[in-house]
Order: sequence, then structure tokens, then C-alpha cells
Amino acid sequence: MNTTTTRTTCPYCGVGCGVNAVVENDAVRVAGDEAHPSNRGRLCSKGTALADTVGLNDRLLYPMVDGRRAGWDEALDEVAGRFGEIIAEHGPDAVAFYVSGQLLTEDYYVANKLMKGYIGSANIDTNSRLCMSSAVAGHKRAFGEDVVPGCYEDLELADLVVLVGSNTAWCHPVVYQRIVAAGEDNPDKKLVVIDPRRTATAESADLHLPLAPGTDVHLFNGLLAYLTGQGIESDLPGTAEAVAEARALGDIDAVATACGVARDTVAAFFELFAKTERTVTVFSQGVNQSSAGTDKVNAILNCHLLTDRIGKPGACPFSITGQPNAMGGREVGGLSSTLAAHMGFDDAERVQRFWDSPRIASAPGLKAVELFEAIERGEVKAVWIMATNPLVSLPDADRARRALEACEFVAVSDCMRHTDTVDRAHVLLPAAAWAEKSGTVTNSERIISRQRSFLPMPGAARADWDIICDVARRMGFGDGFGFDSAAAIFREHAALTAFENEGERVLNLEGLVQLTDQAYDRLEPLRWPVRAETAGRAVGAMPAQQDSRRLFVDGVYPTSDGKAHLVAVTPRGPANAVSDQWPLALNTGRIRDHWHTMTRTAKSARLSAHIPEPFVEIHPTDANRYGVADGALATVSTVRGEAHVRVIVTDGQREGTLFVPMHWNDQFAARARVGALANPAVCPISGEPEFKHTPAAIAPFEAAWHGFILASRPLRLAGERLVDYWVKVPGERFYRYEVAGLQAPDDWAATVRGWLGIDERTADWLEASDLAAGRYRAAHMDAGHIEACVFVAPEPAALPERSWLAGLFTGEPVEEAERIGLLAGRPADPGADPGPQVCSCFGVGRNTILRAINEQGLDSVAAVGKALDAGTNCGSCKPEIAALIADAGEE
Ligand SMILES: Nc1nc2c(c(=O)[nH]1)N[C@H]1C(S)=C(S)[C@@H](COP(=O)(O)OP(=O)(O)OC[C@H]3O[C@@H](n4cnc5c(=O)[nH]c(N)nc54)[C@H](O)[C@@H]3O)O[C@H]1N2
Ligand SMILES: Nc1nc2c(c(=O)[nH]1)N[C@H]1C(S)=C(S)[C@@H](COP(=O)(O)OP(=O)(O)OC[C@H]3O[C@@H](n4cnc5c(=O)[nH]c(N)nc54)[C@H](O)[C@@H]3O)O[C@H]1N2
Ligand code: SF4
Ligand SMILES: [Mo]
Repeated sequence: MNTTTTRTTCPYCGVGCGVNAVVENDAVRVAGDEAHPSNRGRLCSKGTALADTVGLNDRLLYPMVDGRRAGWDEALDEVAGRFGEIIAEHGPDAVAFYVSGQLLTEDYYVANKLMKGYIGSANIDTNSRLCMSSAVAGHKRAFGEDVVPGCYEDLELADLVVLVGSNTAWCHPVVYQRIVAAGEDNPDKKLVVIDPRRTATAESADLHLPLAPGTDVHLFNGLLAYLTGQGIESDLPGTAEAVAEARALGDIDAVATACGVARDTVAAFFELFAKTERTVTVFSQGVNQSSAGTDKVNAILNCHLLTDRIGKPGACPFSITGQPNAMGGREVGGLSSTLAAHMGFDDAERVQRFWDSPRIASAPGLKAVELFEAIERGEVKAVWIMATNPLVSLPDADRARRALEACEFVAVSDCMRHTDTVDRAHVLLPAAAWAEKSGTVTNSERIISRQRSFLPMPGAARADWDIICDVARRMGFGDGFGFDSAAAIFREHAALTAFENEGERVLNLEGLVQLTDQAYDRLEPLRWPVRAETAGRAVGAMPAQQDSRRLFVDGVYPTSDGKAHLVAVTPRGPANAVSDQWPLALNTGRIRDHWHTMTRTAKSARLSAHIPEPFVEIHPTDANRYGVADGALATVSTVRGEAHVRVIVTDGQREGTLFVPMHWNDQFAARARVGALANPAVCPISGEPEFKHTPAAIAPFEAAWHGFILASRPLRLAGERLVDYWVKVPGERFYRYEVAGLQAPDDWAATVRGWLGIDERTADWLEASDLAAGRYRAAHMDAGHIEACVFVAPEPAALPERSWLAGLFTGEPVEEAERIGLLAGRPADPGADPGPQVCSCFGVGRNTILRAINEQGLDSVAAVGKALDAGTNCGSCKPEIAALIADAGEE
């Protein structure tokens, strides 16, 4: 047996977990890396399922030009040539790059260098604009530099963890597990969650503040005023102004009213915060993705600065990052509003000298939303998109689509053959994916880790840095892009951070400037800043005096006066308020087991099984008011567009608000791309869009019939007559489609055969119908195997569960006993139906868990874990298991 183990890093969230990838013969398996300081061996459901995602199905394997396969020379000459022509004719600002926090630092570095130093424009922006830019801007206003001052250990040491606008249990699960585990050792530890929704994270909090959307500044200003009322003072610049602004709102009652939260809840939070020295406030997209995003960030930072809770064990504000390399991108300067290595445009001369480049961008470029508007107006005529899917992820995404369709030249570097964005490119460049590519990423706690390749690059795929350098050389910039390895690029990046850095920039990798190729290959996870004397040591092994875990320990900041600044912030509502026509506030975000636009997580059947369909969550009162029922379909609309999604009625959703996940797109659903509905209003300081608040309406989707199809092969339902709603759910050995239509066909059998593409005469076809009752059921068999089955009913609730039927797609012939149950859609023995999946790691279903709870009297998550393994690997499903136990107890 031929086995190799490679230590690498998870390519999903900013927790940055270390992963051991084991390749045994041709099979890949992954496990958490016990030696990585960020996760110490843990992985969440997505990390655990990484091996499911490395297959080559649907991969982009060759360059394409105008829809046909091309060689690298042709494709790269086309990109270099078209960019060159447009620059020559219209100047450097007529072109742009739109890149991503999913690039490695080395890829990012050369993309930034090419645009800002050689093309001479700052028109390179990144999807981090949609993600972290408010945190960046807030950090700069308060600290003088974009720096996260603490580390994950602080979350363990804290006696109070405040999670603001962060569904940590689902979006940063390993950090969440670390907080929960620390709570088990410290019974005094308290967890407060501030989120309009009662999320999985809020379920296990000591206190949940379900505040009205967009009222975080009101709340934290209220807190600042309360703290000063307790006699807490500070002589930091800006304090008087910030406190005066904070007091303007009034007392706790006024704050409670403004935030729409019970007075006692607000008071309890304020008291807890005031008395707990060791407090960490974690914030994420509920804060950043707002037209007041930067102000929200500073309202939080103000409270930490006033109380001097920063740079201390267990005390700091903590911006938790989304993407695996959101931090690395910020470090190289990938945002259009920064230059490079935490330097701004004031440092242009210095950066140009370091690069020895022909030009240098001297002023900020276009920010993501503006960039696509400029493309639409024809001012930007060529764009190169790398590692992001903007036609799904930008707000007002249909407008972004029109912009790209009108654009003279669009190049896309991606790993997938089809995405909503890829399908609109003139030139496609196949990029190496995780497992194939090699370089570094920086996580939320400033730890730089290696992503290492353990599989060969498939087809003609190449690393992003390699593609970018090749284009640069073809544009005549050979001097600056002669890199022959990721290591060489990393050294130059490190050197730029240290260049003429006399301590005025905290980001400093001077200790890594001399890193040999061999040392780079072996690089252990290492936290910046990396001074010369600490280089090469693992984080855990650093001596205390060279500790970089906490910054600003001495109270010195990279500002002109060396001090941190409080910033006066004025509370204001979202950019567009709800109205009679658009009475509900549409909030968007993430679910546990999907990643962004699903290009990777949809390759995993177990991840796709957790929440199979796009949905809208709505409060019972609103559901009543607008006539939508749990389990039915609804149309959610805004001024920009509409989406057709499944309704979930829950009192965890705040009245007056809706929640729709961001993940589904045109590859997986007929119409569920919520970006097309989202408001492109941005924070005036950071340019980050208001994804968490768009005025919206909801109405029932009046389907005449509902159904589902399970098929062994993928079907093409897009554009299929009578199928007005479809969602594709990849399964283990099958594809599941949830379908519905506004009108029933005259001939079900013929219509269904058409969907399945089967020949009437030869097929082994089982059928049962009760057309008067609106029911139709059929199965297509082939030599005893099941090829497909279709179930149709007038109501969704009248359809059988999918899990048992799905289990018949084993590749083996269907047994006679099962064949009897087939058209009934349920087994002869009801105990055989596991129900919808709860635990992705062990594939344990809801029915199985409920049966075990009831039959064995299990009363704790640990007991369920012992009996069924559910929840014992990544732990991401623990909140759901706890909810099932609670429900069973109530009955
Ligand atoms: N499973 C999974 N994990 C991920 C990702 C993924 O796609 N899937 N993506 C990664 C990325 S790039 C990112 S950026 C992170 C994002 O991680 P999170 O920020 O935790 O995720 P979101 O679901 O976008 O939003 C968080 C919460 O903000 C709340 N919110 C909405 N409006 C407000 C408000 O006005 N105030 C407050 N206080 N809260 C509000 C929402 O209800 C939501 O529960 O997740 C990362 N991790
Ligand atoms: N409605 C709504 N929209 C949102 C958000 C929200 O909360 N609500 N959140 C926003 C946030 S925080 C984020 S971070 C964005 C994320 O949004 P996107 O960045 O658009 O989402 P991804 O699906 O991660 O897109 C990554 C693309 O890069 C490809 N890819 C993967 N690895 C590589 C690689 O190594 N090289 C190359 N060249 N390509 C690669 C993938 O196939 C995929 O097409 O979405 C934003 N949009
Ligand atoms: S928490 Fe999960 S998704 Fe995030 S890095 Fe760790 S394993 Fe990957
Ligand atoms: Mo993000």
C-alpha cells in the first residue's frame, strides 16, 4: 500500500484549521491536524467532508477562448493582448481585476503588483470588499492599521464572549467548539449573542439580544454611555466626542426601544459587560455588511478602548474573518483602497522603489460595487475575475450580469467548467484547486499556514500565481514577474512588509525574508508579526518575550500620535427603510454545510443533505399575515428581483424580517439567487454592501402540483416546460430534484418520461396514479436497478420522505421486499427510514435520533453521541440534537 500524508490547511473559513490529507493508493481521506494551534485536531462538517470535493467532475480542465478549447499560449496571449490594447487606447483605469480571499497570498501578491505597479491602476478589488472591508476601515480609524489584536486563546480565557452578528456555530464551527469547551471548564463563563435571528449559535447562549436589524450602533453607543455612567474613564483621543454622541441616545429604556429588545435584556447585557474584565467581542457579517458597517465596528471598538480591554489575555475586540485567506489578501493590499503590505497611497514612492516598477497607482481604485457599475457604463472595458463568482455574490446581481454581458472583454480564472460567472467569460483559465495548489494563507488570528499540494494538477490546470505571472510577462513586464515558485513570491512579499519599516507598520515579516525553499516547504504555522529572531519557530514554541499572540500590549498604536482613537459614531437606520410595498427586511447569510456559491460543497452528498433546498425563514405572525405556510413555496421579492424558495415558519425569526441563504444559484435552482434581490447600498466609508437588509415582500408561490425526482443521472430541468420550480440536490449515487409547477400537465406519464429522457417502449416502468386526487407516481427500472422515480402530489406534505427512496440507489438491484414499497414511497418496515440528515459526519438522520431518544430515554447530546456517534466528530450538529431532545421532552 502506498500512503502519503500531507499537512495542509482547510480551504473554507477563516478559522484556518490544519488538515492532514492522506492519499492511500488513489483514495483521499482527511483528518484534523493535532499539531495545528488553531484547531488542535478538530474539524467541522465541511472540513471533515473535504475528501468528497476533490473529484474532477465538472472541473474546468483546459483554457477556453470564446467557448472552444484552446492552448495556454492562445488564451494567455488573448488576455495580455486585449488588456494591452485597451490600456493603450483608453488608459490603465479602463481595465480591472476582481479577485478573492480564496486566492493564496502568493497569487494575491502578484495580482496586486501587476495592477498597481505595472499596469498602474488601483482597479483591483476583491470579494473581501463584500466581507471584511468595514472591519478594515474600522480598525484603521481606531488603531491606525488593519490589525486583529487577539487570538483564539483569548476566546477561551475570556469570562464573557459577546458574538455580534456572527453565527459562529455554523460559520466558524471550530472556534465555536473551542468557546463551548472552555465554558465546560469555566462555569462562570458567559456567552451573549446579538443577532436579530435566534440562530444555532444563539440557542446555546446565556443571553440573546434579538435586536432590530441595523441597530448595533444604538446598542453599543448605549453601552458606551452606560460604562461611562459607571465611572469608567479614558484619556484616549476621541473619548469625549464618542461619549457625547453615545449619550445623545438617552438611557437604557431609550436604547431598548431603539433596538427593539426588552429593557431587562439590554440591562443584563450592559451589567455583564461592565463587570467582566475578561471580555472578548467577536463580530462578523451582521456588523460588517451594513450601510453603517464601519460605524458599527467603531462602536464596538470604542467600548473595548474605553475599558482598556485590548491586548490582554482574554480581553480584546475580535473581527473574525470569513474566507481562508481574507487576511492574506489584506496583507498584500488586494483591496483597491490600499496599496500594498499595509501601506497606503501616501507610500506610493516607497513601494514603487521597492518594486522598481515602471508605474505606481497613486490613488484608490474602484470598489467592487462601483467597479461593476463602471463596467456597465463601459468605462471599465476589460475585467479579469479570479476565484470569485460575482454574478451570484454581488448585490443587485442581475445588474452585475448585464454589466458583464456588455463588457468588451471578460477573463475568468476558475476551477469549475460552469458557474453563473464562468458562463459569461470570453476567456477561461483553468486554475489549480485546493489539494493541487501550494502557498500560504493567513487566518483570523494572524497565523500564516501552508496550503500544500497532495494531488497532481489535472488536465492543463495551473496555479493562479503562475497564470498571472505569465500574463504579466506577455504584457512586457518580465522584469517584475520572473518568479519560478510560490516561495520566491512569498520572500518578496515578506521583504516588502519589512522594507523601510521602522516599527510604523505592525505587519512585518522580516524574519521570513531569507526563508529558503526548503524552509518554506516545511514552514510551521507561524503568527505575524515575525521578527527576525523568531523566524522558523512554531507558534506554540515561541518564548514569552517574543509573543505575538496579542498586539498593542504596551498601549502603543501605529497612529500619528501613537495612541488608539475612539470614534464618535451617530446611530442611523439601514439605507432603505421598509415601506407599505416592501414591508419586510430581507436578511441573507449562510447555512452550516454549504460554502458560498456551492461550487465545492455541492460535490459532497452529505453536505448537500443537511439543508437540501433554498428557503425563507419567517415569523409565524408574518406567515399568517402574508398567507405563506410552513413547507410550502413562496416568492420573495424586492425592487430588483424575486426568488422562489421553501418556507420555514419559525419564531426564531424576528417579526418583520426574512432570512434567505446566499448559496443557491442558477446551477442548482430555477430561481433562488438571492444576490439578485439584495440592495447594492454600501457603507460610505468602507464600500461594503448592505446584504443584511433589503426591503422585501413575500407571497405564496401558487403551485398547482409539487413533486420530487430521484435519478441516477443528472437531468436538465432548466427551461423545461411546466417545471416552474426546481432545485438540484446532489446525492451519493443519485440526483434529487425538488420540483413544482403552476400548471399540471394533461398527460403526466408523457411529461415525466420527457423530463427523464426515456423511451416509452423499452423502459421497465412502474406507475401508479390517482389523477382525480392530483397524485402521480412512477419508477423507471433497469435490470432490477432503480434508474429514477418521480412522485407528484397537490401538497408538499402529501409526498413521502426522500431518505428511504434515496437509499435504494445503491447500484445493486432493488430487493423484492423493497420493490413492493417503492411506489408507496416507504418501506414495509417503517423503522428503516432514517429521515432527513442531521449529522453529516456519520450520516445520522432525524428519525434515527428521535427513535433513539424515545426508545432509549436519551436525555443529553453526549448520550445520543454514545448511542449513535451523531455529533461526536465535528460537533456542528450538537445544537440540533439538543433541540430534538428538548422537543421530545416537551411532548
Ligand atoms: N458554513 C459556512 N461557513 C462560512 C461560510 C459559508 O459560506 N458557509 N463563509 C465564510 C465567510 S466568507 C464569512 S464572511 C463568514 C460569515 O460568517 P457570519 O457573519 O457568522 O455569517 P452570516 O450568516 O453571513 O451572518 C451572521 C449573522 O448576522 C446576523 N445579522 C443580520 N443583520 C444583523 C444586524 O443588523 N445586527 C447584528 N448584530 N446581526 C445581524 C444574521 O442574522 C446572521 O445570523 O462565514 C465563513 N464561514
Ligand atoms: N446575499 C449575500 N451575498 C453575499 C454575502 C451574504 O452574506 N449575502 N456574503 C458575501 C461574502 S462575505 C463573500 S466572502 C462572498 C463570497 O462569494 P464568492 O467569492 O463569489 O463565492 P465562492 O463560491 O466562494 O466563489 C469562489 C469561486 O472561485 C472558484 N475557485 C475556488 N478555488 C479557486 C482557486 O484556487 N483559484 C481560482 N482561480 N478559482 C477558485 C470557485 O469554483 C468559485 O467559482 O459573497 C458575498 N455575497
Ligand atoms: S472551522 Fe471548518 S470550515 Fe473552518 S477552517 Fe476549520 S474545518 Fe475548515
Ligand atoms: Mo466573506
